[in-house]
Amino acid sequence: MLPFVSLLAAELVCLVYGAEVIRDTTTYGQTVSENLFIVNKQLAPDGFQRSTVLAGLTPSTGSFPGPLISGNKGVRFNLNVTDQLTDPSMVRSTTVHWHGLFQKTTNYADGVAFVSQCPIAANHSFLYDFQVPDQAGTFWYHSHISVQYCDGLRGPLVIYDPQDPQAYLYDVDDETTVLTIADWFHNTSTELIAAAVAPLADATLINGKGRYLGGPAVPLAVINVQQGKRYRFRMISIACDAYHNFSIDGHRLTVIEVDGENHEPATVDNIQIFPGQRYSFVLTATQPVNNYWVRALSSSGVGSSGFTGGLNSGILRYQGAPDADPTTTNSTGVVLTESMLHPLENPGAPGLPFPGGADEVLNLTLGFNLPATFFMNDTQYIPPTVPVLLQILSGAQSPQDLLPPGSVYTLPINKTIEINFFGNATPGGPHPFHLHGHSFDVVRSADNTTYNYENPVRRDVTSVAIGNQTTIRFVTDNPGPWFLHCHIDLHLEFGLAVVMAEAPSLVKATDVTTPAWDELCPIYDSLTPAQLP
Ligand SMILES: [Cu+2]
Repeated sequence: MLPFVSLLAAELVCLVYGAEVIRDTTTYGQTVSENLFIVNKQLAPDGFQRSTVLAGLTPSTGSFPGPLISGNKGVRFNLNVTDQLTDPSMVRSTTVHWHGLFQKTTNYADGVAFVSQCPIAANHSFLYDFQVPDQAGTFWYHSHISVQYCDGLRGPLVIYDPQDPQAYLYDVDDETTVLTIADWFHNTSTELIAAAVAPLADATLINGKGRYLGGPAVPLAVINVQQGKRYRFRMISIACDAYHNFSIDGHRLTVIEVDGENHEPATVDNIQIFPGQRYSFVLTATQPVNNYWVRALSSSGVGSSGFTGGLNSGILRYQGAPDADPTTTNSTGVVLTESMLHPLENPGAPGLPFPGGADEVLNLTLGFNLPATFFMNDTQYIPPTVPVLLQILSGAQSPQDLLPPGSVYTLPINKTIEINFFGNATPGGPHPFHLHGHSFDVVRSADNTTYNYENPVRRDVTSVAIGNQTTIRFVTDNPGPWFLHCHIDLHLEFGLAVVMAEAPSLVKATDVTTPAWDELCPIYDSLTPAQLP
């Protein structure tokens, strides 16, 4: 048994990510402690230099994407976030959200500005201390204040399961098989907000590398494989606006995990991945030794130019192949739809098998007004000045008392909830909706008008298409205020969000606060106008 106690980052890297991936089956009680420094840095991932907001394990190693944070199932994370931002052209306060982790009894560590905490002010730090008792799979972390994650604060987070029931399907699953897909902008988030129009992505970055139209031929991401081996790729859309159509020439992709939930293997040729979503897929390297194009066609901006000159592209390189661009061609095949996906464990939606067969049914209709205002049931979400969690701890319990008005929905404990999303004529869709604190069963997917209660996909981000209906089900077993929002970050900024205040009377101060959490609001509220946002 390994002495897995408070491992430093460097130790973790060599223990877990050596040539042989160590699988310790007795890691309950393992604590992974990391310092995460949030810094401004000039970066040119696509050859165009701009100021960015990055995360790094040291103040000088901020990177895009941010460093891989990982642990084994059962891990306790001690993630100390230190804000060293100084560039006044972008937001200088910060928060970090650990996307997909349920944060049961630790809502305070969910990292959402003005929902679960006040922002961390520049020159201050905050310790996110939480346990991941029962989840494993592919997650990520990102800023959750304003549109800051578009400026770069986004990175992968993986919880390995030493007893993964599908481990027999692959040979390799390590830091080389984590695959991030991002859109990248030459404008800062401040400029994107001011423009108040749908931004056009300048580049698609695969593992932080890519090119823009008319830009230099900077190196593309290279993914190395050995002929004959089976790889578990953990693909994460860390995009802030675009979705991507992902494929690898000459190779099929067998999906086995969706947003941190194991699913029965489903083999496809092309995966459409929306911002916030994750897929683990197994790729079997049985093709001739060669180079193959990896394609992630963006839905916006650079996507309209296809793959010319290495746009929207990376390279899959077999060991022994020359250091050269591929000459392979793209072929369309089976495109993944949600209806192909069925949970491996405990399939079946909660509630009864007909529309409305739940304890509570909530209808949420998306709306939009020019130039840039989104609505949920006619209410634009505008962040409150006091975090919803702090309001609850201060005694507010009812939707009438909780702010912002019209944006907070209370839910009873231990009930089955059905939410119907109606896309209506909202522009900029499809809108990938993410619920914090839960996975949910998508009983009616945007890509299918039929219902499935028997074994629908289980995930934490699903798309809501224009003119269509999406229906999800989940059980309220996690008291706390949980954000439910479009994961297109500008849509969230412009109001496409609500808060689900789950069982507010069961949210206990002893569960959810630390002394440092109590200090966040006084510190943030004392910032001068010149120090904001
Ligand atoms: Cu949206």
